Amino acid sequence: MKQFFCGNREKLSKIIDNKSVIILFAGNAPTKRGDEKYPFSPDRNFYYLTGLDNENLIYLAYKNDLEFHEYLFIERTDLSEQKWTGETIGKDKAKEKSGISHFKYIDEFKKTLSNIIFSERIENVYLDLENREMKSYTPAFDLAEKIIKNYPYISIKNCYNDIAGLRKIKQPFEIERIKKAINITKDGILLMMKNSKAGMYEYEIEAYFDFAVKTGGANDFAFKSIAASGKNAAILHYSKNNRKTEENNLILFDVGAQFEYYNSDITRTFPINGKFTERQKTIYNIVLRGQKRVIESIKPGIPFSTLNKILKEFYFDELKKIGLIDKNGTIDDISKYYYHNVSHMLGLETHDAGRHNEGILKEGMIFTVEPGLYIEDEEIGIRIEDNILVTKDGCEVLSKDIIKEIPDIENYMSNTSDRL
Ligand SMILES: [Mn+2]
Repeated sequence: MKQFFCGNREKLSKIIDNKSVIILFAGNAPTKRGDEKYPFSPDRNFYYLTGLDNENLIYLAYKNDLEFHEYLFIERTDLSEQKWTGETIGKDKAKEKSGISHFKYIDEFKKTLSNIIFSERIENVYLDLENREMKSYTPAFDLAEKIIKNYPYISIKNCYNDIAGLRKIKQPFEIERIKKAINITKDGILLMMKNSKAGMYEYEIEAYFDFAVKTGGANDFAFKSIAASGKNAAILHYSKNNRKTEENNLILFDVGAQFEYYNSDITRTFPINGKFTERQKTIYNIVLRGQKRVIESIKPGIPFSTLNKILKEFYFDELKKIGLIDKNGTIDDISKYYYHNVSHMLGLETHDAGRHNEGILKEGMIFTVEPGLYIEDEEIGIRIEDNILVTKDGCEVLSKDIIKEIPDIENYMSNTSDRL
């Protein structure tokens, strides 16, 4: 296990410039209210490089000529605090998990950093300065400010894109974990199919997924589950999940389990009572055939952006055939029924690091293929989402065991004898 994380740090050590320090923070759980905190989840770049998932740790490494030195800053043991919150990670355990062998305490961080900057004649400091909203509230931004003030000759460099570049290509260690997450998700989806009945609330069916996630050994959900019946399925991030389902409704579940911080992200849409209407079948099969067409085209070397183009061209033809868009219309007319993108990267984050739909496909990438069609006036919202691994000469559908053909779904749902 440790080899994976050591290997990632070795790759990083080759990317950064000479006479540089790199610093990454594990982060802290944000306060909810009073003395209550949100559950802690480690910063994903920190985890990718260290394999550690404890709060309040700092990784610091410096590169000078051929040498690369690493330190991990940990908390001091506070016996009275441990009675409340449990043990903090000690040196032995941290070394065993991460392979890092030099340790210092958090309260020694500032002094250690200034010593290294001075004695190693450091010229660059790399920090993870990911920033999507013009809000610079992370410890990395605080530190960047302090360094600029105290060492104006040092350049601050953003290592976010360097690490994202590494994270884009999945290694066997990661593929294994994503497969486990998918398997748990599969069990949850099948359980929901099996137990759904018209008249149940969306959240009641969702509870079967929650059950599978907890009993399947996942450590968390990849994201808040979407359980959207009828019209709600046209709202892409609907998550109230509190509508009462009705006979002949379709229900869309966009769900995912997380296993050892690796995520799955699967969508299935099925009729609440186990039988598709003719109209639902027509629309469902357009989405399914569109998805297959996109998947067939996946192989290394293809520009990412072609995936969405292939789908849109397919939809344009098909929606004209069934009269949803005008024969003399343009391809933009489909945006009334399809208004998101077909793919995003998947990994330690559900919408994983690295810009989506940019560049070309490479072996080892894992992403979603999730076409949808949403016809609000007809209460039809359908999305089918699978998780795909790009292989040497094509791709592997990692979620291929989660049924999606109409006969398979109807068959599976018709046998209700083994309901929970
Ligand atoms: Mn998705």
